Amino acid sequence: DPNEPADLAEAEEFLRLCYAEQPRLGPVEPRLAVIRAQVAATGSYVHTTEELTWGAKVAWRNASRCIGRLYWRSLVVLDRRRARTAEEIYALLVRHLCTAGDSSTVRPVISVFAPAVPGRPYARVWNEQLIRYAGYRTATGEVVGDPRYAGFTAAMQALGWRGKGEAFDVLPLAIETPMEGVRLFELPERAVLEVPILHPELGWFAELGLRWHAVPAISNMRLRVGGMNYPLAPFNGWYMGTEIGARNFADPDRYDMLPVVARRLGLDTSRESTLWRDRALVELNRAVLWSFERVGVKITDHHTESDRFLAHLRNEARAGREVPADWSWIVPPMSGGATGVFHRYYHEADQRPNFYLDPQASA
Ligand code: HEM
Ligand code: NRG
Repeated sequence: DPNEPADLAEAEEFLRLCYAEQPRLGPVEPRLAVIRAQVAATGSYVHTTEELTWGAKVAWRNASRCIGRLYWRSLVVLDRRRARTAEEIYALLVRHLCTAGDSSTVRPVISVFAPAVPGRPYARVWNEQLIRYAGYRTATGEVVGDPRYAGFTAAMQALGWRGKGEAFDVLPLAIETPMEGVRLFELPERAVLEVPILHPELGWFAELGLRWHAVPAISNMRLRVGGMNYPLAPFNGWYMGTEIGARNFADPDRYDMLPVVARRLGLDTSRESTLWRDRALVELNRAVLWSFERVGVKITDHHTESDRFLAHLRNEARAGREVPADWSWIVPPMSGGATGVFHRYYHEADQRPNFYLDPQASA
């Protein structure tokens, strides 16, 4: 329950670490005395902007499933704890996306909204990510668009939303506040940077009509810092190409493009041993990386990101810290053994601050 009182032991542990890693913040003991009194009186306490900023960065540092952690110090933390109404939250989410991505760069950003405190209901966003594509279930049971969001799309339609019915319609934001219930908001075009997917040699690729958004912004994970819960704290970095090319476009329960690409390549799909799936995967992933690079939108490939993660492990070892990591998420979904991150074991641990996934508010 995110509304439980702040955990005092966790608060102490967090503050000691925060002040030890950042000597410029001064001594921790006076600060601890304030926090103990605040928690005793209210069941909660208030982070300074500096504590919150460091907490969000260390939550990223502790995200065991994330291969992108080399740049954890560079996270831009936007303190949005004062926003209350759905309109305010919506405007700040649009600003988040505009800060996070434009055609020249993608910056890692997190917007931290109000914490859950005892006895006060909190705002949240129903969307799994700020930018996602609708999936429309047709009469025959097939899905136009992203099948992963067929349930969410139906829930949005039940709330009055009408999409175009195409394969890449950006879903509305469903913002729920204690005072207003759930309200839907359409993202403006300027907040949604997208890349058309073409292939460096295969002209017919354009006919597939594929596109993807530049910014992955996860909006359904709770940020836990110092025994406090921030249920609305959307964050983003940039994409690793395989997330799009080897999962979103390739998974049978997503856009399922491998059979289509293999057919256009003229591959023999009658037997698995022709490795037609693997050959289609490579071309699909080349297309994703090349298309982002063509328009100058930041993206990374799995070999580069694997090397960066190994560099991160060395940096952290030098700083005397363990790096919690989950092999099954760190190893990329194609060519696993061709990347360095495959060939070793990791320290498995749930260290805080961190991000947690709660059961969804919506369908
Ligand atoms: C997961 C890459 C930035 C937190 C992942 C995954 C990849 C990745 C490839 C696995 C995703 C999947 O298999 O679906 C990157 C890259 C970044 C980046 C290239 C570029 C800067 C960030 C930032 C944060 C973050 C800024 C938070 C502040 C996480 C978390 C997960 C994750 C919590 C696990 C998500 C889940 O459980 O579904 N990242 N990431 N990452 N990343 Fe990162
Ligand atoms: N695979 C998901 C995104 C998960 C997080 N990945 C990142 N995070 N790169 C997808 O949309 O395909 N990030 O914060 O950059």
